[in-house]
Amino acid sequence: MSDFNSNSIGIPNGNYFALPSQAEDSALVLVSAPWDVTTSYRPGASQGPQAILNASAQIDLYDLDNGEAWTKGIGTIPISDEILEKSKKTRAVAEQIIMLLEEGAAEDDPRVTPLLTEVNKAAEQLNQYVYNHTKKLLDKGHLVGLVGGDHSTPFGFVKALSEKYTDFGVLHVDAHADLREAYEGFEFSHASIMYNIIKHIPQVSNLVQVGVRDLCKDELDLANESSRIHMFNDYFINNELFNGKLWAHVCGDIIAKLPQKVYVSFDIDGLSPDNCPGTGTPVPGGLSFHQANFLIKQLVQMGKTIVGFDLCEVSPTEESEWDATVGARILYKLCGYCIRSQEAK
Ligand SMILES: [Mn+2]
Repeated sequence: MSDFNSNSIGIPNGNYFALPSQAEDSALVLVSAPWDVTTSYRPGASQGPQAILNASAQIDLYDLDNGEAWTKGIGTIPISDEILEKSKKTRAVAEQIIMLLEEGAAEDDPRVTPLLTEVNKAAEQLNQYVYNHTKKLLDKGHLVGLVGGDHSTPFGFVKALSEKYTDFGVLHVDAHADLREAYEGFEFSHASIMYNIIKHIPQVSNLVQVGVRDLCKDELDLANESSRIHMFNDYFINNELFNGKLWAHVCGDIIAKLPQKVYVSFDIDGLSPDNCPGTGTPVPGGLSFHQANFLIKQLVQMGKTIVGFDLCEVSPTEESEWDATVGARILYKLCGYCIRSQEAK
């Protein structure tokens, strides 16, 4: 660290942001989940962590919002080739299932059930991988961020956090509600992550969703019925803004629904699609980069503590590094805010 020049160009070294940080000495450690099995529309999020890592070397470390928060250390757990391989293999099985379902087979069709069992079992192994790594780091006193992967990947991490904190909220930025009980029979689908968190993790006292603009009726009903779920959908937000309400006040309303400790789950498709053209399920509308940044900044300024976060569904395309570039910027902001929110205590 001593001969590291933060003003010079980042030299790729296998760490996020090309930082010299050793994980064991870092305030915050990033764990990667190169996993993308159930994304229905367009695959690629399993390549997200590596693409973000590559793009992140370009970032100038001084941050206009968070200054030199990086000097507290942002460590990297190496991206697992084994998980990436397993994702590829399992995805092939999931695609067979989707094909059979599209041909009219039922989820309990004898051709489908053994395949579903295989996919659900692999998803549990991924959950276990994420849980093991994040739990170990949390037990040693590190802050942790997770880099997905599709949006199924944070489950094990939130589980690990629930063993450390008895009461925390989830701030969920996403185009989708992710409240489906199961999707195409996949128990741990990217479209079910918030359903699974609400159902299995009672320590999550509430879930505050921002930017949702694509959902099914069952998801809306669940959000309306559950006192733990508050949805600020994208149309509602824009109505407020078009009627003259300040974004700062909308952010205040959002943050007021959250308890003191907050986990941020950031699906890149919560942003407008110009920020994430390659993502699996893009939807028009969404937050601008600056609106999202301001929201997280307000969270910290209002004294909330960010206990962990994920960034998911960043999916690089062959033509462009843009998705990864935006992803790396969001990731850097999340790291900075997470570190700073702990200092503010
Ligand atoms: Mn999502």
